[in-house]
Amino acid sequence: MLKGLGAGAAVLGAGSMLRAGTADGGDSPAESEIGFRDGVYVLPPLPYAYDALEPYIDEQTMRLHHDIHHAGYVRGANRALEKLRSIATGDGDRPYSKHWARELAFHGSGHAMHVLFWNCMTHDGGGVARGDLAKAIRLSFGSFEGFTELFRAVSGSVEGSGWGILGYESLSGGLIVIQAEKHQDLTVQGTYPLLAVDVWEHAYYLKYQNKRADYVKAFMNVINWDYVGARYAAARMG
Ligand code: MN3
Repeated sequence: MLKGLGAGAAVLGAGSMLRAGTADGGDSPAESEIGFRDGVYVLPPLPYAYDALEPYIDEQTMRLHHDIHHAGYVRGANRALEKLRSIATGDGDRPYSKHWARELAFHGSGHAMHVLFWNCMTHDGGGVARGDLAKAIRLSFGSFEGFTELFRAVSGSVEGSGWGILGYESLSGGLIVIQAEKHQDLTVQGTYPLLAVDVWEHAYYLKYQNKRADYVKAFMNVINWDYVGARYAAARMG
């Protein structure tokens, strides 16, 4: 079920990215998945304690990342949404429509990607994908090990800041691994992100410094494959 996002639907797939994909198969999203409420974007709580992903991802990084960085994207997305709505109602500054549309793409996508990112991780994660998702990974990449190699290589080689993403590509019905620069560039439109790793320096520099590959390798140990599998099932249903 898509959330009523209003003008926010202009964000890259944000409506479907914020769709409920609970690991228990329930229809209602968990509190940690709710990124929009009462007409504005909101910062959902983490689905676990700040120190839950230790030793792979440290508590201090999680506090800064969620409370400061993610909160900043929520503020930026709401500001852009408000400016674009005022243009739509004739009260706004039309010459700046391009600027605010770009702001919404950046902050709205940043918000949506972080909601996904937090929910893709868990303290007892890692291992391998299961069920239909495991079959789809084998079909698209040959083997789970092949997927892991590709995901780590693609995520590790993002130029500058961005994301590594495992996504459901709706035209082929298959899975693809792509990058996003910043939060919104280089996407394949129509792709529904199932799993994402944040490779902005703020996501790892305190603990891993310049060793992004070590951080991506550690991330594989906290992936919540049940959650990713539930998103895959939701994507296939359309
Ligand atoms: Mn980030």
